[in-house]
Amino acid sequence: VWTEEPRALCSSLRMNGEQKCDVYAQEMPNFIQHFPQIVRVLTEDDTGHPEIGDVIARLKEVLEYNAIGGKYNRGLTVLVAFRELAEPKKQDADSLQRALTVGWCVELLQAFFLVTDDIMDSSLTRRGQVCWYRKPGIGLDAVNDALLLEACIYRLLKFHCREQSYYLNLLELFLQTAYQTEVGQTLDVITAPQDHVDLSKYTEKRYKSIVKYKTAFYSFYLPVAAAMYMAGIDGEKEHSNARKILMEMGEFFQIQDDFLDLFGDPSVTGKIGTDIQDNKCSWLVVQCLERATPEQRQILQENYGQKDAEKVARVKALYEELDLPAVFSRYEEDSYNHIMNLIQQYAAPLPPAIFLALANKLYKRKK
Ligand code: DMA
Ligand code: MG
Ligand code: MG
Ligand code: MG
Repeated sequence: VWTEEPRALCSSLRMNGEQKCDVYAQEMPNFIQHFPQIVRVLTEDDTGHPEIGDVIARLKEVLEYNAIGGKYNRGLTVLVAFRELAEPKKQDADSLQRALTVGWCVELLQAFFLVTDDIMDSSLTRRGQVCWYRKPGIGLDAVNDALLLEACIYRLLKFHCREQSYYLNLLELFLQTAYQTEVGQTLDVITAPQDHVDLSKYTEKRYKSIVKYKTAFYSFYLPVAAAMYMAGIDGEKEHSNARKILMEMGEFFQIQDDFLDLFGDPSVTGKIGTDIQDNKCSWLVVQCLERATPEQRQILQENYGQKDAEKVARVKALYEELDLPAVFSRYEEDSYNHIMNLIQQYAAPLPPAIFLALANKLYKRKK
């Protein structure tokens, strides 16, 4: 029963020891070990259709380069939430196998979006290696590789979950989430035109719409909702309550991502930031505009959205003059408290531990 103060509950969870509470770390080996089986299922086509053998070899290479090397938080969330939600007698080996597979489906959706996102954002690195489209000989063929990654989701769902009562719910969930993310990516790119700077578009309101669609649905609601469906929880009220908490976490997660784009350590984040060069409606530029004098706004107007390293450095210096790193720290603190209150209010009837474990992964992250 959920009666304690959120902070008290959270620190009591922590008191059990950071390790013991880190269910994500516990599930990690299991999750990683399942990947070869994912690849095997996806490449078994080979046997029946020898003429696409070369395609299968390419797909294997694409999977191994783009689905591996991240934090696996989204995929692990499916597993962690399924363990919390399903009755113990429904956690037989086959059901856990399916939860692992659905977790990997979320990771494949992420891989699909990242391959295309890096092209659109002209990024250089991802997860500590060169972006896939920048590999010699790949280039824009990466667009088709991304589509292959997307198709793999539905092949896996069909292969492992076709007979389950929740199959249609899962299918619709993945299809709808992909659409929402594409809506978000569209908002993101049309708010960041390549040829001119229009500071008037960088509002808090626009920012929230972009991140809700491009990040929160697929990163937070999708994995928990998938586990809920697999555990037989398909009520609208249960889903909308969980969504309320998860969408807020998603917004915070993207604000961190925007902060780390400029102030993170690329050797830790595994990616070199491009938001200033790309003219993005980043949380930092929105905060900057809310605090800038007319002179500072002019500096932004002249230096934002360009490749020139000196101009990028001028924007960063402006952000530092305005103390945006301190603004971020305060925001992180407030957001944590807000999420804890939302968990207290909306977690039931789901166990709050699902949301607390996720929150534990998020706050103060450096990558
Ligand atoms: C991420 O936005 C959104 C999707 C759908 C991948 P982003 O471009 O800020 O992500 P990253 O910083 O990882 O490139
Ligand atoms: Mg990007
Ligand atoms: Mg992007
Ligand atoms: Mg980013």
